[in-house]
Amino acid sequence: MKPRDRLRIAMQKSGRLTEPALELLNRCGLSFRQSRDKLFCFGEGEPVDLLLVRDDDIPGLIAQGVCDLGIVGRNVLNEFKGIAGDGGAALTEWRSLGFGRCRLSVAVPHDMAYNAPTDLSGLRIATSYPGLLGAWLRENSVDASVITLAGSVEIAPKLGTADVICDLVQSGGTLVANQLRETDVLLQSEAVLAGPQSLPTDERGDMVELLLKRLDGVIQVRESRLLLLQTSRTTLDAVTRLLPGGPQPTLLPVAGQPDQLMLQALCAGEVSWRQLEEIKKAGAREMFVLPVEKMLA
Ligand code: PRT
Ligand code: ZN
Repeated sequence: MKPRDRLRIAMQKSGRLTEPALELLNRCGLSFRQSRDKLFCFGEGEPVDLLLVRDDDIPGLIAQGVCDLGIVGRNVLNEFKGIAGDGGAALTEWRSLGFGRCRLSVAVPHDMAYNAPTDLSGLRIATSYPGLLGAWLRENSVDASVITLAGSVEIAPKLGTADVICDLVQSGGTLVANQLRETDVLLQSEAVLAGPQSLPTDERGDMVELLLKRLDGVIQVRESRLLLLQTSRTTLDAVTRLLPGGPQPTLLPVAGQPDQLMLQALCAGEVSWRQLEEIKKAGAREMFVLPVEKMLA
């Protein structure tokens, strides 16, 4: 294959992961000029281009070296690794990206008695993930037949083409609508940055390292909240004990109120209403939770 000096990232052309993946790359300072067929997007600032494809093709494109990295669901990546043998073993998750969350689960008709995986013995299970399902059945010593379907897995029991299913679940609404009940979770999934286990040794490798650093910053900021509140010196300890994890808070004096302090804390993750109410009960007031836009330590 001809050597390339520009990094190439594969991502889903059109689907659930497309918008969040593009937004994440934009936040990492990457922008792209879209060509008319939208298959290849030339990177404008940095030497990083995009290949827009079906999500199922992404692991194969990385394994073949056509792309250096890919943004793809862990479900698709692990299915590929499971069925591709040695080729798949060379792929790894460089980062989990926090969007496209779902789980791969077994679901059975509402009225079917189910206690343990062995209850699936002898049944027909419809799925788009024969590799992952097959491995789970072997682990649980279940002898069932796997029926591979490209889509519409959830209606297979109604159509009589399968007894139970193994499919992606997010809200669970699709299962309820099809009178199915989730019994076992095989895999917790989200979008990941996938790539070969060893990075290219040329400039592309340097670009991957730069991109990973920016990604870490973006992910950290996305999950951070700045909590501002006022408290008296006497309730300071009780309030501080309840603060969600993060570095030591900063304390500032409040003009004209010597017994009052303004507290500023960086929190790693959401701050819930429940947490705010607890902190208020301990003596805090004038509380604000602000999103963080950029962070440079
Ligand atoms: O055309 P292409 O092959 O690229 O797209 P696709 O149709 O295969 O993929 P797409 O866009 O549907 O999903 C892309 C990725 O999003 C998946 O591989 C998962 O990693 C992730 N993802 C997150 C989901 C869901 N949530 C999800 N809910 N993928 C599919 N679903 C489907 C599921 O199959 C089921 O039919 O939504 C239904 C269940 O949703 P709930 O909310 O009713 O439980
Ligand atoms: Zn797909």
